[in-house]
Amino acid sequence: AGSTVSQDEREETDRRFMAAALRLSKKHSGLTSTNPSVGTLIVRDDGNGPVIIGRGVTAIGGRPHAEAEALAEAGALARGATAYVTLEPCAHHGRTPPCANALVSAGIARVVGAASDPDPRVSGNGYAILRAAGIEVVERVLADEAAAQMAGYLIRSLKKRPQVTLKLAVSSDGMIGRLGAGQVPITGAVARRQVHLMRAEADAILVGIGTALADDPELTVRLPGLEARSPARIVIDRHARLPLGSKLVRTAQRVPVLIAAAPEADPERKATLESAGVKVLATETYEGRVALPEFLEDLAAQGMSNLMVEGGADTARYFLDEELVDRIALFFGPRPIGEGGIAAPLDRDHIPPGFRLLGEAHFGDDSYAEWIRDF
Ligand code: AOF
Ligand code: ZN
Repeated sequence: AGSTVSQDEREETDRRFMAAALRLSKKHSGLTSTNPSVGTLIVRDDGNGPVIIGRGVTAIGGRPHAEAEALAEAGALARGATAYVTLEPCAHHGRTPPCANALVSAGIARVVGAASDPDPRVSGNGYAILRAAGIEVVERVLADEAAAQMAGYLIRSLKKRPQVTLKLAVSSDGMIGRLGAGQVPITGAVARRQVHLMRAEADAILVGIGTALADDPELTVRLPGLEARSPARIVIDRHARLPLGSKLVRTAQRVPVLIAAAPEADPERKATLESAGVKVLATETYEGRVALPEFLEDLAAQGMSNLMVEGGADTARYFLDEELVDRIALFFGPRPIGEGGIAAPLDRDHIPPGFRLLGEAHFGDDSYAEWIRDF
């Protein structure tokens, strides 16, 4: 008799619905900048088990927020229901009224949250509003999963820099290319499409000037239907050497190109690049190299949350040495490069300490693994 739902069952149910809310939130990843893509489910149990009566995801462009959409779908049924939110509901009057207040007004009885919101306008205030109204609040359900999914937003808020993902394709003999050969294929078509999807969800893609000169890459999203989602392209180019005839500069009118150049780089070169549509970011140098922390702070101030570093080996090593890599995404091709190979700065068996394996996959003949570091 009495309560038929044990604490264990309840926790299991909470994890199950939070996992569903996290999957829902993925729908708009990369489309809500500078807001994170949040998921909300409103769930009601009238004695026959829990039923979803409202679902919401942060709208494209960042507003309305997920909670507003889910509450609208639930309508009057929200009274007495449980809300699963992947991020602490907001407490501030921004361009939309606070979601915490909306949950209170709708008569929600219980709120289950995953990640806390580091935004100083929210940070604990969202949960406090709910508790003050008598709502039962459970925090940190699948918090690590939520943090990994919203890492870009969370790292930008907490560290004032974008999340840095180092993406490399490694051959079976541990190489990322061949000296003087330009772009050499390491992975197949399916893996390449996956890379383009990753690009579409990033705010910017970065390479060093060495790679820009050797490979002449375009760094755009070339997936049918997603061409318009190419993020900004960035080249670490201390001396402003990016050639006017490069694919990057020739496409700069269509998809933004930024270079990080030293303040003392040739003013004429900079002016020529700027008139071709390239944005030149004057960046401090340190021991003859672009100062990455300052540069990344600049990018975060422009609202960038997710930066994908695509090479080459020196640039990858520079980010790794400065401990500015948050996520490592490695594609493993099945064939060797052989003679003249450029060694990868890391490999499956040499992942820097502090990283944990987040997932593995296969794309055609290639395999893939992803690691993340706590922040
Ligand atoms: C929520 N639900 O779906 C999202 C939230 O500019 P604003 O007014 O949209 O506020 C941006 C802040 O809102 C952002 O920094 C983060 O704290 C929160 N995002 N909050 O309740 C949502 N996307
Ligand atoms: Zn909100």
